[in-house]
Amino acid sequence: MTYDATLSVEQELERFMSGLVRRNPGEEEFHQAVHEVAATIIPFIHDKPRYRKAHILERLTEPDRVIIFRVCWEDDEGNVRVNRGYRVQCNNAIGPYKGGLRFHPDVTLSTLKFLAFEQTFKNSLTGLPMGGGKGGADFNPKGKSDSEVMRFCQAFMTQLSRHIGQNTDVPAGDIGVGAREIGYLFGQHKRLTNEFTGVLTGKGLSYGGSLVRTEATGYGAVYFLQDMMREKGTTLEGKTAVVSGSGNVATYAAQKLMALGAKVVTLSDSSGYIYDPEGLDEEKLAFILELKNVRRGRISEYADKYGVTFVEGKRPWEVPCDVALPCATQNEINKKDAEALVSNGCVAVSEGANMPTSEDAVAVFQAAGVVFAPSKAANAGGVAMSGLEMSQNSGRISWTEDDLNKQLSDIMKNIHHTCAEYGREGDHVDYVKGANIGGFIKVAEAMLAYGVL
Ligand code: NDP
Ligand code: 2IT
Repeated sequence: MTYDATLSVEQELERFMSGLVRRNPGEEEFHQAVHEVAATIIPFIHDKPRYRKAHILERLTEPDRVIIFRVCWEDDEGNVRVNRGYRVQCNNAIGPYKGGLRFHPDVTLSTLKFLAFEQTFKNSLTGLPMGGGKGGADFNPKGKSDSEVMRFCQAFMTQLSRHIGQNTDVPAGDIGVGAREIGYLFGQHKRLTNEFTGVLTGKGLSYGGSLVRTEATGYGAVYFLQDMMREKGTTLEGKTAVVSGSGNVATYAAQKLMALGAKVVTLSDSSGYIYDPEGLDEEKLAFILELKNVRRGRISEYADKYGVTFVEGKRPWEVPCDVALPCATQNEINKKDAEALVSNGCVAVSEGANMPTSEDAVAVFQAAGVVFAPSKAANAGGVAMSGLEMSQNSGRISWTEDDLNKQLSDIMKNIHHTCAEYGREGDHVDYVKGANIGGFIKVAEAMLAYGVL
């Protein structure tokens, strides 16, 4: 595709997207994530030929490389099992590739390309030197024994270890990859390379992990929400919050919401949601953490224990609330859900999960004046703390909890500031536009500095 100065913004967007769809057939999540970015970046670069002539957006949407490998392991009955493993190294213009690993049966190349692309912008927004990557496998950890998970992780790392390193690519957790999996993955990497380096983040505290990493994504999404509410002249005190998911991000988002005086009335998993009109408290949250991280049970057990409603097969967006935090997975809020949230009085949405809101649902929020924080800004606290874990590993030091909490809240404030700088429109902020442009500029400038690569 050649540079054509005569095209209008609409023609340029249409030409760019049709080329992307043609080159990446069937990768709908990837198309969606790129479209959402291109719709604000193409207008931004329209009068900036230095970005357009260098085809920065075309280069950003073609990953540096994609690694796909077979993962073969034996289950407890001695059956041979085969999964597909991936690592998408999207862009390392501003630092080593950095991003999580997802183990979920629905994982496809499209999922990981969308996540690696989003990660590139998110990592840039943190202000830390990290490029964007993402990986994972179509492995389902549900119902597997610890030994099976260990054998899978070891087989997965045996392949992945050829492609990562503390200065090359630093994976971490995501859906289905938590403390247990990171332990097995790190142990296998150490065994294979005979090196103890900060090649993964989200490590246990006894072997190089950072305080506050476990909490950082959920806390950060709430700090960002708090900043948006402040911008609107209000606070979280006394607000009713609807949260989806019951994993790492959801549970710590719920904890911080409670600490700031909000009432959290829902949590969910892939089987449905619980509605607790009295709201969660620390004891109930401790039950969830034990249920999900130790017994690996279902959210419906919460409803049985506390005598509240469990709504099977549904997501919690029909529950009236002031603020909503989708913290489970992509495309979990569709247009109808957004309409229900708006008509039930929701005033702000902060995305803890990656791309949980479909594009037409975002449009519903924006048209209704609901402040909306896109994931690449709102959930950047997790990877930011991973960046701080990398710094501590390189310096062979450990920072204190207070210090790290302060750094996390400063980073989230800076991201809010960046979004406001590039997204302000009259008396309101378009956080989608602000996050896209704010994330883009730093990566684009580095790419320009390198010439044609
Ligand atoms: P976990 O595996 O800890 O929890 C995932 C939660 O989401 C579980 O409650 C799970 O339910 C639910 N869920 C997963 N897939 C689906 C689905 N297809 N439909 C309905 N529910 C589903 O993952 P995390 O909390 O780490 O991640 C949640 C989201 O946050 C993801 O989008 C992830 O990319 C994003 N994120 C995570 C970060 C981190 O640091 N961990 C950082 C930034 C973003 P069930 O157990 O039934 O599957
Ligand atoms: O989506 C994300 O930002 C993550 N899963 C965290 C990535 C990381 O490297 O900590």
